[in-house]
Amino acid sequence: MITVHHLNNSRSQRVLWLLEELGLDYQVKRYERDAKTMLAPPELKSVHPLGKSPVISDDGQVVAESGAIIEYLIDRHGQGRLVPPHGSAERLRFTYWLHYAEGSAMPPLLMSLIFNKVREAPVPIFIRPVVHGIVDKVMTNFIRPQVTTHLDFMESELGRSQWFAGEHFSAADIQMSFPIEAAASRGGLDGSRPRLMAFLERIHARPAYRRALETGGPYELLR
Ligand SMILES: N[C@@H](CCC(=O)N[C@@H](CS)C(=O)NCC(=O)O)C(=O)O
Repeated sequence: MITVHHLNNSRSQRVLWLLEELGLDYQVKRYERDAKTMLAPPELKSVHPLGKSPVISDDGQVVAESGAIIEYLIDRHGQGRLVPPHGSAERLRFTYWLHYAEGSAMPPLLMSLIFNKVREAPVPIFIRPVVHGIVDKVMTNFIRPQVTTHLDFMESELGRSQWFAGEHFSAADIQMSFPIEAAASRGGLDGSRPRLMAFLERIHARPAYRRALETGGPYELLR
């Protein structure tokens, strides 16, 4: 039996969604973020040393890292579903987006989250202008331009085909959902990028996406 170690409001929502798309049996072990730090509870470290989510166990194997989990589930249980055939141009695009989501798109979005938190953090009044000045400079000169570059790129790629790897929905779209949802919640994604907005609408309408939300519980990305 596949066990998903699920942290609330996290990337493990993608794994629940994939399992629902594939119609596989699984069980969910829940973990709650610390309300103050938003970190995962220490018990998750007994599953995997990094103590991050998602992590799954299946048949004595522990698999961490969203992209690796998606590949594992597709290879082991997918029976050729949600992945383009080996050797096809779509397969290369699939692999690219599977890595791009966490390797390239998420870092500037994570930095945006962190710098926004620093801006909101209570600091003594006399150093507040200095802290805000640094945060605003980094946001303006580095983070926002990076996020914009990625959003422009993703928007234009969805002009090539309806889904990220081609004309068929694939697990790469599941992996890409998180940076796009994170951008909608904290990175300035709006109606000026109609293909990304339409992508969000299409995935949110999928029955498996909705079932995964029922299983995973409230899903609100950190801002
Ligand atoms: N690149 C990793 C990121 C894992 C990650 O940072 N997960 C977050 C949840 S979205 C987490 O566990 N945060 C809680 C913590 O760091 O304590 C993946 O895609 O699996």
